[in-house]
Amino acid sequence: MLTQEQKHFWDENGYLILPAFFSAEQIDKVVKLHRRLWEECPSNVVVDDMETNRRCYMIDLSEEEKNHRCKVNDLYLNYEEIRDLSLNERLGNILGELLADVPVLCNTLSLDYGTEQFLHVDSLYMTPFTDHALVATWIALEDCHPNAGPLCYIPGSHKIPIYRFSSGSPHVIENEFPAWQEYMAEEVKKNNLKEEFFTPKKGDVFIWHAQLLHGGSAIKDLNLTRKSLVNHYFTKTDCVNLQSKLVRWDGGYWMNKPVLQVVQEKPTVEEKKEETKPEISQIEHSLRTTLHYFRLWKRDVFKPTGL
Ligand SMILES: O=C(O)CCC(=O)C(=O)O
Repeated sequence: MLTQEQKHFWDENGYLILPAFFSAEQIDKVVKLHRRLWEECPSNVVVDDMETNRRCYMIDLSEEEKNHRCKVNDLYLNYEEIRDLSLNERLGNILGELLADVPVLCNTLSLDYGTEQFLHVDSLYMTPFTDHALVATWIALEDCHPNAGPLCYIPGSHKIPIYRFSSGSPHVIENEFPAWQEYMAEEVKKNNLKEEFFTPKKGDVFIWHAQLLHGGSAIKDLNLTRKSLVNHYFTKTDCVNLQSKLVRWDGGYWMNKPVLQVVQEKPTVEEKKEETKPEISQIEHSLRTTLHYFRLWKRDVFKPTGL
């Protein structure tokens, strides 16, 4: 149960820190699983290589790529060790209070290193069916060094009125992204909001609101790990309305969904023949444009300043 003070803090700041929430024994089960998976590299686990931006199955990583900073996606689909932590009963009850609904685990990210991800709000990408009906948790799997690119966040930014793209939804439309950036930058400035950093101890948990601006700060020492498990949760009401497949677990439900799609990168000879120039240039153009905006944003507008 949350105290009145914690509820008030959440309402005002859009995040909560739960120090020493998990024991070393609980955390070590996930650390051990991660280590095992990096040895076994299963064929059904999808990773995002943050250095090359390639998405592939773990089994397809080269020996060199295995040393890159990678996001390992959705291990909760196949591994109980992850569900036991992400949907721990005590944690689920807290998330239930914050969401005023039963939490449904819908995504997990297993990270050994910092992400340096630009500042964003999760509703841009993991848009909840009902506004605000999403929370995320960041579970520290080891002590985080300030030079390892800690999670950064802007307290109070969850109160910025939701930006709606031309579709009427908070879900990002790529070519309207600069307008979103501008809007958020102005709001942050107007409200004099300031960036903070989460440098937890192993077992600490950070919970954030769907609309809280957050990201990964600059990694100052590339040799440092920053092991964490990041989780996103929708509400049971939304998931039932959307007819998602739900499976009961200790502190809520998990969403049974297919693993992320991996788009084959190297076209076969047959596919190559079928490719047409406009299609390629359109994709390239859209990628370049996005990267351009993201780089601009990272550099000029909201660059996490580091510690
Ligand atoms: O852990 C991080 O550096 C950022 C994680 C994040 O921004 C997210 O999962 O939405």
